[in-house]
Amino acid sequence: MGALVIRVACAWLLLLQLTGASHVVYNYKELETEAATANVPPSIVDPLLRTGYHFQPPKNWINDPNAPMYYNGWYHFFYQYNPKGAVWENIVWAHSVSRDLINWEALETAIEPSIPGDKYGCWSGSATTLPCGTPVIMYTGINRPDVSYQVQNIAFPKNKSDPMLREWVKPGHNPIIVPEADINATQFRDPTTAWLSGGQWRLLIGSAAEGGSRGVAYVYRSRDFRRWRRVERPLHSAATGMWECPDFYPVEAGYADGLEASASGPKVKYVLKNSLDLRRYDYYTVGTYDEKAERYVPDDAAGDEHHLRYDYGNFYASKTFYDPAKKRRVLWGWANESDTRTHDVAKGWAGIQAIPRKVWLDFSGKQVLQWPIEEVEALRHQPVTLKDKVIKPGKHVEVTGLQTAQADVEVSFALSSLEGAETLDPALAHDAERLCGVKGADVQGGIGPFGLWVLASADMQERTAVFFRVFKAAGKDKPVVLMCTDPTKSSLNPDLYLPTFAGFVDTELPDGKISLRTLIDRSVVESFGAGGKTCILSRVYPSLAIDKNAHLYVFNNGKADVKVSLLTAWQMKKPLMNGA
Ligand code: DQQ
Repeated sequence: MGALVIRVACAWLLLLQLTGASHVVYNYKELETEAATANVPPSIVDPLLRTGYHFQPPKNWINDPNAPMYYNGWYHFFYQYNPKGAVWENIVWAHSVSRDLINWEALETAIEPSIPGDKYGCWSGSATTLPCGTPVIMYTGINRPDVSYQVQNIAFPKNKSDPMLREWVKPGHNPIIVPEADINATQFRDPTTAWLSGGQWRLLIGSAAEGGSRGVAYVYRSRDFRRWRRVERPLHSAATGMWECPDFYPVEAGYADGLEASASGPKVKYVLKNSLDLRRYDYYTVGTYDEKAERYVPDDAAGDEHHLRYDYGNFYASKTFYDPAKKRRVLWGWANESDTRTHDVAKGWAGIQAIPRKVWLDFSGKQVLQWPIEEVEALRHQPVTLKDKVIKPGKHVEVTGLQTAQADVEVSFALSSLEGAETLDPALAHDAERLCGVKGADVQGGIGPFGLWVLASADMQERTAVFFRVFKAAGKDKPVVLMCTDPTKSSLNPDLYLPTFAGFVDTELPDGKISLRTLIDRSVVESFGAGGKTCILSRVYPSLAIDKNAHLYVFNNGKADVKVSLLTAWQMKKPLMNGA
């Protein structure tokens, strides 16, 4: 039965029909005039603040990653893109291809408004590879001018023998899923990759119920990838507001290889990630999926209350895919800007993608670990090391011998004792962000703050701190470790959104050790604490610490010595980046 169904789905490729197209017309002139007359600091529009090795197109606005996949030797990456300017509008699916997820070549737009089901927008979606090898894209289409009605459409490659998959066609029977009467049609979007079990496909669609207050992931099932029927009860829901861009995938504790979407087995757990529209952060839980009942239950009953985030900084609308070439699961996430819309229009660009991250379930089974894909290491050169260097309280050491505006830094710290750790204020014990706001990089502690100052000016007027701080909590043996990015001194430019970002790190500090890796890329500081347990991506826009004027330091503002067991910093080359 299953095989017949797949053959039917693949045969559609021969039966595709296209209908007429039209774009939403957007007047960008007014915004350009506003930006031209506004007082935009010259450094903001300095091309040297554009990222060097993070994914971005040569110009304009980008947001969510869409349908990442591997096909015939090429990685494909699609993304939400405005071809006409640097603000969110006129959204189409731009398309790039790569052999290594680092060097990118831009292709023609893959999906743009062309049928009644997507006349007013082609929003986010995912790819599924059918067992016959054909990739299928399912995406949200807007078919009314006021964005009030969201439907799901499907597209197939026109020519399967083209490894670049340049052209995508939409069958005439689109839209393929429309919201039923009990669904809020204005909040019904972002289909996931489908998984197959017992001859039936399933996928999730993000939504909101109960007047918008409850985030919902609806399950749709299909035998032929054409007719989809909703399972009455959602897979899961929580009182968090709208769930955008759900992602749902199998994992196995301590198994660093990825599992493909339809994998199953006694040790298989699942990750459910939702992008919370109200907070604009990506939260996830780890749990169990009962495919007969079509229900997902998080292991941590309180997990839906925002315990775990992929990233505690600018990182949203993320999506994973299984990479069969390297047997890994790779996570993409959109990092928006922290400057203003006027700045973005003056710059002519807005938005980047975080470095693709390998993602897997930790041995504990409690959280995922994330690490930049190994290919990024090919960009490293000019290594500089510091070894067994003790940083005394209140002191810092500069890392010299390389340019650090575009760099990769790996450092392991050793603490000789945890005795001097400050006591954690119980009122802040569950709010890392507030804790970091109160105990910023310049507030002396017991053990820490210690870490890196990156994108620092020579006079240190500008500096972004990425650091740890260790606390002891009443009644607990285990230390409480806070990881922060403090950009409050990152720029002399006004009008920037520069909140401190922070997360707790679930570690017992084995042998008093903790590691930090920071990818610095001109206006990005992307950090991985304790081997990828806690990640923070932050956008900063120095006015002085640009290009050759950027400095790197290790600092210690605690009362106890901190030893840098080993620090290695590399300059990073610029890969091919969509022709920019
Ligand atoms: N962005 C898309 C939507 C999605 C949102 C529109 C998340 O499909 O819900 O550009 O950033």
